[in-house]
Amino acid sequence: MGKPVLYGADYSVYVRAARLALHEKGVDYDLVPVDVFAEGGPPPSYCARQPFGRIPAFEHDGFELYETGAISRYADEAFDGPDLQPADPRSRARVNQIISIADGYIYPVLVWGVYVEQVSKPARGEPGDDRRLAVSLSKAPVILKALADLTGGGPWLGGTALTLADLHVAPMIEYFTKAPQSLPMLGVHATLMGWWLRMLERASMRQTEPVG
Ligand SMILES: N[C@@H](CCC(=O)N[C@@H](CS)C(=O)NCC(=O)O)C(=O)O
Repeated sequence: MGKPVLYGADYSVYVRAARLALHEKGVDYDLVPVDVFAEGGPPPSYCARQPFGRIPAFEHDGFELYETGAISRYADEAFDGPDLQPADPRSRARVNQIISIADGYIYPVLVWGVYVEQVSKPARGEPGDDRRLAVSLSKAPVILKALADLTGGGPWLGGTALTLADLHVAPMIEYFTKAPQSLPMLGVHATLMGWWLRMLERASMRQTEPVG
């Protein structure tokens, strides 16, 4: 099998989630830079790969794919290496549920509503939206509690083994932890804090750390 190619930027939480899956599987791949936030947006050639102009996109031996959940599941199923999805239907459903919670709530609220408004915008000299930040901070405990409740106290979000749920959520939590209120909020849930510290120790997290 040929070497897969991932298109995107290392700062993207979704690109990082796909990269984490590839790293945990031990798959050698190329990362081709695409900056969706560049002036004028991504190049038209990229939009042929991803019609919504989002990153990442992926190609393997002529097979083109976009949407991170699909890319990560393909990486898990098409390559050798440790299984990143449980075989048991209920555990697998739980992993998919957590991934869906990440897309539906963690990303818009903890990344865009908290990190971007409180940390990223001020860092580039832009005022954050205080109202959006306040609303997001009020929603954050609900999201973290839901996540903690679903873990069932295992070392990983999906139970006893590392899964795609951990790899999908971790890049989002990394950005959230740059906000001042985040660690006390995470600290309310010993299981989540323990999980986060375990994630930080993984080689894949270090290998995929954004450079810029
Ligand atoms: N549903 C997409 C979401 C990907 C996504 O939102 N990526 C962000 C970067 S983390 C992006 O491309 N944003 C560009 C934009 O919002 O215009 C997926 O799962 O791949």
